[in-house]
Amino acid sequence: MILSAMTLGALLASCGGGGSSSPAATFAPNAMVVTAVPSLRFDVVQYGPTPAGNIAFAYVNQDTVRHTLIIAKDDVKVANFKLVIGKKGSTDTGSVTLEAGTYQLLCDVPGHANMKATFVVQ
Ligand SMILES: [Cu+2]
Repeated sequence: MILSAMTLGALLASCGGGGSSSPAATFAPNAMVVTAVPSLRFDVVQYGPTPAGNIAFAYVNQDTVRHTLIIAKDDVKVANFKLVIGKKGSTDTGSVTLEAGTYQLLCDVPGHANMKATFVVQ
């Protein structure tokens, strides 16, 4: 039952026909998907746990303004990682290598300090 549901999902994903209506089909299969939603929030307050190592991120904009995604640990930004999504429906992807720990996901656009989530790597 579960397997057939997954197969159906894969089939649906693979025949999306392109266009911006099905951006999920282009993400890495194990990508950590983070979504910016209206009123300056991420879609959930905690992401993960996910295994340590090279982690693929996909950042999706369901809001109408520009957002960024940066990662910090103990208030120190993780170097060489920043995703930017401009308008509604846009996406950005990237990957970063992280060791086990508890991180913060942030948006550094001025006025968006409310955009915070915890990201657990184990
Ligand atoms: Cu933002």
